[in-house]
Amino acid sequence: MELEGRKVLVVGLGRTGVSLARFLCARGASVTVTDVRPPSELGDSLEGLEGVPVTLELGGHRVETFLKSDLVVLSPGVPVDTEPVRRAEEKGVKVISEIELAYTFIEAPIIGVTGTNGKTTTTSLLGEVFSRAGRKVWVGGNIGRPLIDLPREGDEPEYVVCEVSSFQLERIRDFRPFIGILLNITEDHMDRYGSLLEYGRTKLRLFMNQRASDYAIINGDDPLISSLTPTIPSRVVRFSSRERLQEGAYLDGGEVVFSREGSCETYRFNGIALKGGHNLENIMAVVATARICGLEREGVLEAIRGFKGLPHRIEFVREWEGVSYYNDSKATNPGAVIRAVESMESPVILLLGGKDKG
Ligand code: UMA
Repeated sequence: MELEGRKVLVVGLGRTGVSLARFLCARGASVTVTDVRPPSELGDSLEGLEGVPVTLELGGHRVETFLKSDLVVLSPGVPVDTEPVRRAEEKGVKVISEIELAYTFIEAPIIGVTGTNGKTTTTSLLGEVFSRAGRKVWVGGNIGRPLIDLPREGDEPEYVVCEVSSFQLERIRDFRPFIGILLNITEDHMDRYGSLLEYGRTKLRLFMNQRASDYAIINGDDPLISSLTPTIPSRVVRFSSRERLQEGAYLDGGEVVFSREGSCETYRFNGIALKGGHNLENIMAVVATARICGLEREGVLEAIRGFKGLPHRIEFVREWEGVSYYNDSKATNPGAVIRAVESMESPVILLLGGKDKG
């Protein structure tokens, strides 16, 4: 994509906006950055733009600026149904997500990980498994490192593992992971989507540009995902906690079995740090991905066994007077809380709070 001299509008000045602005300016674009928040609330982000030649429009969005841009790039947190975005699209201005822009500058094969819960754990675990196997891997996306940082930093990995949110998928056009992983779909972000079906369809966009030679690794036990599977154009590989699959990953008495082209291999994960049935689902997706990419079974097993888990996700804090304390503050939707409570063996006292997302 030619950016030299083009008028590009970056919407949202969070982590993504800063990275986008830096990348676009380095490529010679004429960049305007807009945010609904005033400068007084954008301290860190403004610091991140020091020395970068951008025009700032803060404290609100101006429709005229959207209309006179050659390209509008949205941060994930910016909804697409707002007036400036709608007007720009009506006028024929190209409006894309940040991951779409990044994609056009990335050559390495992308493994895209989405789902309501488990994305970050699965993404991190894949990073470990590929690194242990000696593969040069770049890990980023919704996990907190915008995908645009990859072309911005000029790195050339063998594989890219990208955590992808539904927000990021809303304005993709060509973004195509050669392996797309869909872990689960339960209610979340109902303040942005009209229904669970609409949210689910947005997640399915992960597969929309895939070719017949690509892979979709999906949760075979999730009824909504199963109902949407016929629209997937690539090779579908399922994982299941309930059903022995001819092809795919499944659980057999607590062991993970990966079955492919008539041969079966078993993985035993007793006593690992990643607890709970939901983590076994994440692990099944990782095993399937790693084996499809040709990584050795032993290395995959060791990397998963050695994985310590992530902060704020059923993170053991300490035991005191016979009570074990866990921090699970990353459980930001009902599905995540339910899976965490289910994974506990003792009676649970739940300290719960949060934001109503509908
Ligand atoms: N803003 C506008 N106009 C709007 C709406 C928002 O200007 O109409 C502005 C806000 O005032 C704010 C900026 O946009 O200043 C924030 O943009 P952002 O919300 O996209 O935040 P970033 O810092 O760029 O972080 C985003 C992701 N945030 C969201 O999806 C909400 C991060 O995911 C991600 O790590 C980061 O890009 C790098 O890719 C966070 C998240 O909560 C962790 N994701 C959700 C989830 O996992 O459930 C989807």
